[in-house]
Amino acid sequence: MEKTFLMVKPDGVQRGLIGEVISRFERKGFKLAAAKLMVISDDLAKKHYGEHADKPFFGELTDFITSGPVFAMIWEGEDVVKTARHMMGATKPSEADLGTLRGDFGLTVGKNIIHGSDSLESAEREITLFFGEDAALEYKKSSDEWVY
Ligand code: RTP
Ligand code: MG
Repeated sequence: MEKTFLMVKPDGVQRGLIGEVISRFERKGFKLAAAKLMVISDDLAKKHYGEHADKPFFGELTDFITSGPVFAMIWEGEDVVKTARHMMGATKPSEADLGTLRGDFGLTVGKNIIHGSDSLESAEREITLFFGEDAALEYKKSSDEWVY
């Protein structure tokens, strides 16, 4: 089954939104496969956001993502990569639809609550970067048969 990497950013953790994020993905029907509260090192931040290394906001971005605990997760389910991005909303909260996490809880592009992998390739790369190999737990949920 498809997997994605999601992370409640330091602003989301400080604002008490871990439960809200988990709740939305659980209620949607996705399955939590791994989770941990952690502080991202400077090295990991630079690897994770490597595609933005040339952007003017790169320093601000890595400073912010390392500024406090984040809640890193692996979620599993049909089309979870794309659907999770819809549930997060647009990068800029001012452009994110209401009903999405960024639309409902964010105000600025820098502090936009949540990260989610933007493709299957990114998901594989980010899961390995944050959790290593084989961290995702395989288990059966009784609700599975009512989701699929
Ligand atoms: P993320 O990687 O964090 O899930 O966000 P995303 O895919 O929606 O957006 P992306 O283009 O990958 O940008 C990564 C993060 O960089 C910050 N950003 N700041 N100041 C700016 O113009 C600017 N643009 C992007 C955002 O916090 C964004 O989430
Ligand atoms: Mg991105």
